[in-house]
Formats: sequence, C-alpha cells, structure tokens
Amino acid sequence: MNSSVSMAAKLLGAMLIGCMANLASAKDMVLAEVHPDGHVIVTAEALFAKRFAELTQGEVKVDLKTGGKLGNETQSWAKVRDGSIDIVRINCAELAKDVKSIQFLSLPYLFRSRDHMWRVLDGDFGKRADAEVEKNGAIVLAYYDSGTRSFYTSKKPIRSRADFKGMTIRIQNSPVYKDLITELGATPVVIPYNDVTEAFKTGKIDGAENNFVSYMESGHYKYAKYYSMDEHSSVPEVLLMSKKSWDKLTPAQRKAAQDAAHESAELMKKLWADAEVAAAAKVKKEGAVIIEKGQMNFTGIEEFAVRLYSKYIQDAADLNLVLGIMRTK
Ligand code: GTR
Repeated sequence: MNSSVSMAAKLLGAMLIGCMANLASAKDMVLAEVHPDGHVIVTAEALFAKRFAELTQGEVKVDLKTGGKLGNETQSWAKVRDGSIDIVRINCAELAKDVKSIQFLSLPYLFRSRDHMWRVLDGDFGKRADAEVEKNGAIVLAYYDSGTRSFYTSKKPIRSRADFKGMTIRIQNSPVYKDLITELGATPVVIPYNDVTEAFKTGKIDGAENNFVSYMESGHYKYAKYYSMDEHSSVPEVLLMSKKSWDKLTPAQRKAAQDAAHESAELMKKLWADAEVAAAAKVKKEGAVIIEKGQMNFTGIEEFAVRLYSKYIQDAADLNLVLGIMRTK
C-alpha cells in the first residue's frame, strides 16, 4: 500500500471509530402519553424533551408518542418496568396496585391544598415513594399537577351520596378507586382513559371522574354534562423513566434528565391553574352543568372516608405515613 493510500485508510478508520463512539453515546428514547397534543401536560413534556436534548448537547433525543399510541396507562406502566418503553407519564393512581406508599395518594380528601400536596411530594413522603417506585423498575423524574378530581354523569347529577345508587362509574385501574366507588354505593368498572368516550356513547357507564382539564380535553363533557364538584381527590401525575433505560445513561445524562424534568414540572405548575379555569369556562359555554361544592350535600361523607382509610391503613407504619402526610404543614 502506498503511503497516501495508507494515510487515507487510517483517516477513514479514525472517522469510523468517531462515528461509532457517537452512535454509542447518542440515545433515542420514547415517551408514552395518553393525552393528545394540545393537552397542557403535553406542553410540559415537550419542554422536558427539548431541555433534555439541549442539556446533553443532543446525546439524548426524546420522541413524544401522544394520544395513547403506545398503549393505555396500564400497558405502558408494564412496558416501562420491562424496559420496552423508556419514559412514561401516567397518573399516580395507576401505580397504586404495585407501589404501597403511592396507593395512599388516591385516598379521598387527603390534601388540603395544592401547596400541601407539593410539600408532601417534595418531603420525606416523596423520597420514600421514589425509592419504592425504583424497586418496581422505574425512576421518578418528576410529579406534575393534576388538580382535583370530581364526578361527572350523563343522566342526572350527583348532589349527594344517595345519587350514586344504581350508577356504573368508570374508574382508573386502581384498587383504591374500586373500593371508593363501591363504598359510595355505585358499581365501579375499569376502563382505559381513551375508551371512556365510547363507554359513555354506548351507555356502558353513567359516570366517571376527572379534573376539569381532562374532562374538557377528552370531550367527555359532551356525553356527561353534569359535573359535580365534590373534589374527592388530587392524585398527581408522574413522569417515570424505565430503570433499564436509566442504567444506560451516563451520570451527566441522568442529571440532565432530572433537571429537564424539574423545569417541565415548574412550567406545568405555572400553566395548570389557568388551564383549569379555561377548561371550566369552555365546558360551561358548551352546555355542561356545574354543580358547585356548596350545592352538594356531604352528609355521611366522613363515614365513607373513614371506612376507606381503615381498609388501607393496615398497621402502625401505614398510620404513621398517612398521619405524616396530613400533618405536613
Ligand atoms: C387524567 C390523567 C391521565 C389518566 C386519566 C384517567 O387526569 O392525566 O393520566 O389517568 O386522568 O382518568 O384515566
């Protein structure tokens, strides 16, 4: 081989090695989301993806798969655990069946306010929950606001506990919700979020429950026009990365993921309150009937809540955990 040919070969070799090194460090990740584009949570996730790419100088690219393209929340939580999806954003209610401390977040009337919820998630409870989630195969990148959930129904409004009798209510895939609806006197049925509209259309369900933003974005208000503001729970959303994907990241990339997630959660906090007000105004304008808290009769609600708490608080450790949440200033 003459010297210029061997120089060129060496150069080519070096270029190839460089390219391969880049390939090895560049990561394409997917993020599964059930909400469609336009939902405020997708806006927050888009910032997460953008900042994660920027903070890693393009080493990590996150592709947002919205509208449930990668499956419903139960399926994508399973896929994140087995590593076939890198990142998912789901509601914490979905984790209740697998992560003990998280199940308490679905108990009714647990948080006094949004600020109370944030102090709990940012404190000892949050640390414990994150460690338990990790044991289940995922890393908590951030929690997101999800407002408060209330019931909505198609045929008649819920104004008191007695109104639940005979109704079939759609729930998320959570044991706590199953018990909550049963205790209220109705029949719970687990249906994935993106199938709820169809269930209303066919009359399979009489009601469901959600925050104002999802009630509006999903279009459920078109089939269930009575929204009764009982505000029974405030279960946050969570952004999770598969432990398997996490383990493939360098320490700097992990920090970038956490920083980007933190920024997106802060954006979501700013956007959430306005999104709720706008959603409430839109559904009202389009004919939804809002039953304000003051127009509802809460007689017997304590007894119902106490029964539910007693079922989930099984020992002194559980009691301490729940009291810790309630006592958080
Ligand atoms: C929404 C939440 C979704 C999903 C949905 C549901 O508020 O953002 O993740 O859990 O509720 O009721 O299934």
